[in-house]
Amino acid sequence: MIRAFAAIALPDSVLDALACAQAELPVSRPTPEDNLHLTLVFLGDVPEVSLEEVHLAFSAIRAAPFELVLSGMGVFGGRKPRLVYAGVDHSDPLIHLQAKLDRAARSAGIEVERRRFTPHVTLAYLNAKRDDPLRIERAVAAQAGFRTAPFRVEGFGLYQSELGKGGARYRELAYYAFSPSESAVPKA
Ligand code: 2AM
Repeated sequence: MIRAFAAIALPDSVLDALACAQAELPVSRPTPEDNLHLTLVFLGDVPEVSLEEVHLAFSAIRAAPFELVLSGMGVFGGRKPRLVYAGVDHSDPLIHLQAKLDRAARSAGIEVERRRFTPHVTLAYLNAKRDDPLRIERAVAAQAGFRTAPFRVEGFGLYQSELGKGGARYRELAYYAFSPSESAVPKA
């Protein structure tokens, strides 16, 4: 079985901006810069043959490059804060892309969770023992105006997640480049 997910990798300028924002957060384990990404679909533990099917389905996805802006910061988990994230400005191309990946994964036989897609970049997973929710809430509120310059998304990747003692390690298994000739308007 391979634990896998599809995500958008972020350019260095955005990673730098995120690292600066992380430095202001009183969290015990910020996400290492190499691990920062925008998840499109979490596939879970997938048999290798199914991953081949997913790869074929992802390879058939057509989309045009588009621009994204990361903005805002928040905490998921409500009364039990679970993670701190950077938000993403609304983007129709991103929503359409995610829907295409979701469909592609299902067509390959993967049972994708039926959670609403909330685009975000995880800046830190929180530890109930070591992290103080109030301090974190204040630090997050202080960075509500966080905003990156627009950046171009030229494709997406399929990643393997290897869970280990030092945290997860992500490895790119495949990259799917968009085609500038694709219409940015989604086809019916
Ligand atoms: P998260 O950052 O919001 O936790 C690799 O684990 C990526 O898949 C992470 O970005 C993670 O999102 C996402 N993911 C979505 N659902 C997941 C789940 N049930 N278990 C682990 N990761 C999940």
